[in-house]
Amino acid sequence: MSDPKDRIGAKYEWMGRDELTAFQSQALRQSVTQAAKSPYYSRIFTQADIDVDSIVGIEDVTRLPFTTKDDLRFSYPNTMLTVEPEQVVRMHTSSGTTGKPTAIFHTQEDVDNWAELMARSLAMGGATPKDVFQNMSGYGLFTGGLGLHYGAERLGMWVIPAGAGNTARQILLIRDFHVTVIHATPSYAMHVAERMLQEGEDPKSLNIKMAALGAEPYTEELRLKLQDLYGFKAFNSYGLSEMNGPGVAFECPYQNGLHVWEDSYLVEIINPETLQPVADGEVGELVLTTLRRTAMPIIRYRTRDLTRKITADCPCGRKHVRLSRFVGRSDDMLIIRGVNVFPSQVEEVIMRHEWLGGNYVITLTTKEALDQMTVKVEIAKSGFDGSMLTLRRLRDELQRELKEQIGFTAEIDVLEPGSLPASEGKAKRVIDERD
Ligand code: DLL
Repeated sequence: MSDPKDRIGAKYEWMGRDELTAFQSQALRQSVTQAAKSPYYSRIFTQADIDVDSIVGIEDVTRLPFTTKDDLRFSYPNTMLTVEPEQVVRMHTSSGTTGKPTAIFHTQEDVDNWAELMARSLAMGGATPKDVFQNMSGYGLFTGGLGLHYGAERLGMWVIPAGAGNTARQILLIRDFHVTVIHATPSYAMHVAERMLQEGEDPKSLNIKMAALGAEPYTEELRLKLQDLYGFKAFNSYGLSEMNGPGVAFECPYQNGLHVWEDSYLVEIINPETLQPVADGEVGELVLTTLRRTAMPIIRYRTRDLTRKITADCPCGRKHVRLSRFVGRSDDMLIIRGVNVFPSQVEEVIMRHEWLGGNYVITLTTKEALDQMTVKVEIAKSGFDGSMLTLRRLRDELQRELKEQIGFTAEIDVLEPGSLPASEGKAKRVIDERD
C-alpha cells in the first residue's frame, strides 16, 4: 500500500501545528480580502468599520462580524458572490425546508478543493483506489451526493452513484459489485440492516469494510450498533452546505473525534448567549470561516451545531483539531416540562437495548396543560422471544432508564419491527404536537 503521507492533499493533511497556524493566517487575510469583493461583505465591513488590511493573523478573526443563516437568506440569491457569474461552475443549496433556501456557489478551483478534502477524509478512514464505493445519499442540490461522489472519484475508487432509497436495489448493487465502502446517513444504514434482518439475511454477509456516516446527529451507541450489525468500521462525517457540504470534519482510524481540516476552515467555539469563546474543552456553538474558497467565502458562520474541542494530541499524528461527536443543534434542544432534552440523550438509552431496533420517534403532546413525551421504539427482529412478559419488562426498563437520563417519565410504545416510518436521508426523530 502507498504511504498515506504521499496521497492527495498530504501537504495539508500532515502540516505541523506552527505551519498550520502560519498557513491559516495568510489564508484568512486572503479570504477576507476576497469576501470584501462581494456586495454583501463590502457593505457589512464598511458598516462595522473594518479595514481589511488590518486583518493580519488568525487572532484578528474576533474583530470580524458573525454571519448567520438569516444573513445568507438575506443575501439570496447572490449578493455574497465575489466572482463574475461566468466563473461559477456549480451551486448547491442548504436543506432547509422552510422559507427561501440559501445558495452556495463554487468556481472550478472550489469544487476541486472540495473533492480533495473529501478524498482526504475517505482515505483517512482507510479507503483506497482498490475499493468499490456506493453513495447511498440523495443527489441534486443536497451536497451529500455530488460532494462524496467527486471525492471518491478523486481518490480513484470505483463509484456507484446509487442515490437515496430503493433499499432492495441498494442491497443488490452492494452484493453484485462487491462494494467495500458505503456512504449513508446513520438512520438509513440502520434501515437497510433491519430490512435485511427481517428478510432473514445477515448484513455482515455484504462484507462492507468501511462506512462514512453523517449529515445528521447520532450517538456513539448507534455507531456501535451499526458496526456490530455490519461488521464494518463506521466513521463520523460532518459538514454543512454553507461550508461546501461533507468534507469539513471526519474521523481518523482512532475514531475518537472528528478532525476538522483546518487548512480550509478556521474553527471557533463560542457561547451562543454571550458570543464569547468558551474555554477549550467546553461545549459551545461551532463557528467556521472558509479559508480556501473563492466564489463565496463565508466569515465566522454560526453553524448552531454544538460540540467541544478535544485538546489532547491524536495518536494518529495529525495536528488538525478534533471535535467531539455533535450533541445536536442548539435549535434541536427540546424544552419539556422545563427540562432541556436533546434527542441524542433518548437515543443513547434506546441503542443500549439489544432487543430494540435502531429506529425511534419522539412525540410531544399536551395533556391537561402538561407536556407529555411518548417514545416509540421497535422490537428488533433478532433476540426477542415474543412473550408479553418480556415486552412489559422491556417497556418498564426503558421507562426507568429514560427517567434516570432525562429526569421525568415518558410514555413508551413498543411496536412491531418496521412500524415506524423509514428514513432515506435525514431522519425526522421528533414530532412536536404541543399546544
Ligand atoms: O448534511 C452535509 C453532509 C452531507 C454532511 C453528507 C455529512 C455527510 P446540510 O444539509 O446543510 O449539509 O446540513 C448540515 O447537518 O449543520 C448539522 O446540524 C447536521 N450534520 C451534518 N453532519 C453531521 C454529523 C449536510 N456528522 C447540518 N453529526 C449540520 C451531527 C451533523 N450533525
